[in-house]
Amino acid sequence: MRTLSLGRLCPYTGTIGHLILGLSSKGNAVAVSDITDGLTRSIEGLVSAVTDPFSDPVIRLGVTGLSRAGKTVFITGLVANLLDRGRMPQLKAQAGGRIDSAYLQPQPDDTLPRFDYEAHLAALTGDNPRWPASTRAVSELRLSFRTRPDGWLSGLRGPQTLHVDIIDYPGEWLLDLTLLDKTYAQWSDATLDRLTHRPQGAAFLAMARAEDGALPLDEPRAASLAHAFTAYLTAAREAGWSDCTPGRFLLPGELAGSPVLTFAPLPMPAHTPRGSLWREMDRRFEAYKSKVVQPFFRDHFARIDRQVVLVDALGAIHAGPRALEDLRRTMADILSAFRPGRNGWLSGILLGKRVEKILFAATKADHLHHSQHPRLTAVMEAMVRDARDRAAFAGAEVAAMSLAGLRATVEQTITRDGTPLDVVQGRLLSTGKLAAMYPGELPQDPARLMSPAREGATAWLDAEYALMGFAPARISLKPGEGPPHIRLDRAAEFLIGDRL
Ligand SMILES: Nc1nc2c(ncn2[C@@H]2O[C@H](COP(=O)(O)OP(=O)(O)OP(=O)(O)O)[C@@H](O)[C@H]2O)c(=O)[nH]1
Ligand SMILES: [Mg+2]
Repeated sequence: MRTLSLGRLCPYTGTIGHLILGLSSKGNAVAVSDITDGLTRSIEGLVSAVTDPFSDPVIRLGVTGLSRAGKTVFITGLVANLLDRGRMPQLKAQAGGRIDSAYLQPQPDDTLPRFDYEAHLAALTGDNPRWPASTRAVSELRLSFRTRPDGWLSGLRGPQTLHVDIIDYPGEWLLDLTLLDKTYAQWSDATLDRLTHRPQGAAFLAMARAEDGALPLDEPRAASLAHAFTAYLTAAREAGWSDCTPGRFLLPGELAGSPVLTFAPLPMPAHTPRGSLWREMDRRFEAYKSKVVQPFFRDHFARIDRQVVLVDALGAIHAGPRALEDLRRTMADILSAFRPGRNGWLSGILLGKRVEKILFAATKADHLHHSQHPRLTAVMEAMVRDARDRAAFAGAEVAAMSLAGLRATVEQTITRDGTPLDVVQGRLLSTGKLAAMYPGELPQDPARLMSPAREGATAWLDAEYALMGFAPARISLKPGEGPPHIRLDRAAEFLIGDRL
């Protein structure tokens, strides 16, 4: 067995001297928000008349991940860097000079909220840069490309248009797929069992156990049970647990307070007479499945061609072995949605349509020096291995990588106790001060993390992993350059490169 190379390198935090973030502003440095706001908006109107949104090829690109995984930052960074491609050398169509233009267009789905690209970009790249607000609902953005074929094809074919419809949706909604197979009794059983292992569940568990589901429905009682259950879900999510289903309880939107969200798991009573609390909870659970879960899969999920699954693996490692194991299990549940055939109802909806490519990406990689990125990717691969093998079997092309939608740090090597240490530096979210962070060394073999996590360890044996929240850096960009990122060009090449 390989020895663990974690040593006793404690997380290092220190304030360092002057820090230069972003680029030196030689020549005409222009803030990215200025470029994009001005240019893309005007082009949006202009070009939509030139291309035919109905006959040109379309890729529907799903972007998902659990809450706070980094979806909004990823999409904003990706779109900004596809509009201004100066930092996208690994995108082959860009390197080959085949992209004439990229522009935003009105999206095809009139009833979906538009992904608020301009507001998110302004937050990230404005004078007072900050992370965008939590979104937590489905939204869409259409990005279109005018490309020229290269080689001998260029003489035969004129310029082409490709539309990429990016759909941002919460990973929690995919988790709800597992509810479709379950009856209310089975779901209640499994959920109450899960609660016994989570301290945040104690209060609701006591309440549910004291409840007699055979008694006639009393609406205020049902509402207070649902309320207590939602409070537990919220606390569990805040404590870092990944599986906090049903997904809409935490993200209710316009369904808040409706009967479809006013249910909770209960122990099954010996009798369940008509009009009893149990019967009504059962009915509402079924309504949640048919009126909330199924429409999402039918209207959105079933139409996705390519998918990015974003994972805050570093956050889970930092939170400890239990959080990592919970994340691994939750990912397996999420990814079961991409396994056609596992769910009869879903197979019926998909009618043989399959997601062509799936990218599993560990986000926020700017918290780690690049020398550790392959290790983070290895953790990511280990976490989704089962699901990945199955997806590959089902015909989807699958890749894993580590990336950052917006790079908030710069790398530096400092000397500590005579030993060189690869750190990242950025401006702390909490104090606004510049700080260097050494987050701990990830093991070369991801099993060193995954195995203790599976075996129920409560703390990492021989290592500490620190994470600090960094604020986005103030940047000024040269014309044609998007905001700094890590590997968005590779991600784009994998996801859409073959069609550009
Ligand atoms: N350093 C760094 N932090 C990031 C990056 N991406 C996301 N974050 C952090 O993670 C938080 C969540 O990112 P979002 O993009 O809002 O995540 P989300 O998945 O859209 O979250 P919800 O909308 O709440 O589901 C941000 O507020 C940042 O603190 C990144 O590339 N680098
Ligand atoms: Mg979001």
